[in-house]
Amino acid sequence: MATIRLTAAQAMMRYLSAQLNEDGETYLAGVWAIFGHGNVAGIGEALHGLKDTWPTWRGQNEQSMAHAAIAYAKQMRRTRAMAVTSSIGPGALNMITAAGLAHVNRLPVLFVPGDVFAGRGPDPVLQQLEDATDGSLSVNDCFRPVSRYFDRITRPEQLLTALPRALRTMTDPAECGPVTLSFCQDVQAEAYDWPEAFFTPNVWRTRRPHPDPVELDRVAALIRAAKRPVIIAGGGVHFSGADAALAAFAQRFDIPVVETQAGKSALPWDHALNLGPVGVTGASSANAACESADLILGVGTRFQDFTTGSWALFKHKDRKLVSINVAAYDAMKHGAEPLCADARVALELLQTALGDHRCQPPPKGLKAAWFAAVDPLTDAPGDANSLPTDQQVIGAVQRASHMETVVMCAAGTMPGELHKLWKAPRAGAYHMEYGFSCMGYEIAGAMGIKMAQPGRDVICMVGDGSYMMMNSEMATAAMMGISFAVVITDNRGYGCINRLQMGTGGAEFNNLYAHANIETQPRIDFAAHANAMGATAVKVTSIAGLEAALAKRDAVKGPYVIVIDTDPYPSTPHGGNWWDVAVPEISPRPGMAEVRAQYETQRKDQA
Ligand SMILES: Cc1ncc(C[n+]2csc(CCOP(=O)(O)OP(=O)(O)O)c2C)c(N)n1
Ligand SMILES: [Mg+2]
Repeated sequence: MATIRLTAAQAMMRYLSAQLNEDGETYLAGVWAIFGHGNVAGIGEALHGLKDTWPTWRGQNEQSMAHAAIAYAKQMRRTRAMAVTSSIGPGALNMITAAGLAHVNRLPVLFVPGDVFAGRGPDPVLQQLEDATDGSLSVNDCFRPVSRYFDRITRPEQLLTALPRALRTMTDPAECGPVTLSFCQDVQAEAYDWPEAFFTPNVWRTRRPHPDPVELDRVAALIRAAKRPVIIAGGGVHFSGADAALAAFAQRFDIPVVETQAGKSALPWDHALNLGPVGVTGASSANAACESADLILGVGTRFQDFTTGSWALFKHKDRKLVSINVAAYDAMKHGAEPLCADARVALELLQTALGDHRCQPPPKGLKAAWFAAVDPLTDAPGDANSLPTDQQVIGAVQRASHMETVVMCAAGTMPGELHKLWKAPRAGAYHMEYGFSCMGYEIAGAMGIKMAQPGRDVICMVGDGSYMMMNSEMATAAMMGISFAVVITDNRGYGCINRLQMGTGGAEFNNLYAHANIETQPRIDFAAHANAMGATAVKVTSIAGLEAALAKRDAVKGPYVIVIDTDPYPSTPHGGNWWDVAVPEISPRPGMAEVRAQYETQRKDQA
């Protein structure tokens, strides 16, 4: 057997750079790296050797580098991913939140944190956590619950099995998620005689599992028997590339479609059968259809509580639940009749199985009534005497957007408002990280989206709170010349949580700066801050000013930040649904008992 002598780190990176997707691109587009002890010598040297063919990028924070990687994979519909490497200890633990984010959203990313010495010679090294009861433990064990595959590399030859397993997990449609290969520092540097064949370029094809025939028959029978079915389109529609199949299926049988946060843009907003967003942040049109539906047909959805209104949304007394999902775990949820398969394949086969069947056409007028109610909120020009609302900001961004625009966000007021109000003209035009809804995803995420689709017009919507939590990849984007627009809505605090607090009977407390334990009310100059990191930044004071600033974005190289002060109180009152947020049974505050009583009544709708 022909062999080649390389260090374990060299072998890992050489192997990873030879793994391809079905389009012949490297499956891993490159590696985000912050070096320290635990990866600079071994992994650092290995990446340097490949730098002309396989890029290494230097970010500012391990978590936000990973956000960029994850956003990249999401926008690529999981057809490509990125790796992220860190030093040991704090660098490694900084990636845990991002690993959780990738796990919840079922998105591929490869984490390669450095780990302590396998040989233990210098123990304890700088940043090594010691456990007096377990010598095999390091902080990297924290990756276990937030990884789909975890391995600790304590001998070079373990890579021969660990690396194919890592790739298998990331490219498996059902098991897809974060993989962690925790790489002991001394092992990275150790040489080994590797079989040359290990580095032969290898194509990873995404499997499209076909359904079990019995499951297909049973689901077809349920659809035939249903009078008022509704389809819930989830993120799996995008990952499977099933948007055209979904449109064909819905049209053929006259079944209305509603969309989750991850599923939004599966059908264009103005498609006659797209009744809009569903659930807690849903449209009245979509939710009315779900309330009266006798069959809920989930396609590629995890049935998160925002989608199901904490299971209080589907009110029909004989309501049945079907779940088309590539992961059996999701297909069997909540007593659903499972159709465990790839979404596209399942919809195509179901369409054939249903033949000439036709459902009752969906009720007319729901959608027109929804837009008649909410369009005035986004269309309002704003006036000089009051601060703009988030709805008006969305209207301005919408008017400035076009077919190439991707609007993105993760946490705060905007996800709910965008879910309700944004009009996505095509699949992939809406990128919302709402599995983890992780503050701090936005700016790094926008950078990752632009890296995935350099031709697209990326607009990042971010609140002042999320911006403050994590913004430093702005400097990376400026240095790398990655262009996207950022709209910062500054309402001086955590507006959405303040409203949630009020809605659950709480006092306004510790969310807006106005109610925080501080001496001086902040006047944070976000434009100056962004500018200091190399972005082009402006502050505008009106909706017209926002539109004028957005119109200039094509001319800006690197991140372009537009700051606008907004009113923290208004949200779209139309649509929506109950969300189960537990209200205290006991409180000295007047009125809380009543809120608790209402809460207990609402909980009775959960089914
Ligand atoms: C990492 C993280 N911490 C806390 C939360 C809980 N949380 C959700 S939104 C939010 C406030 C967001 O404030 P901002 O970005 O200013 O948006 P606003 O609602 O004010 O528009 C908080 C604290 C979260 N989602 N993620
Ligand atoms: Mg805010």
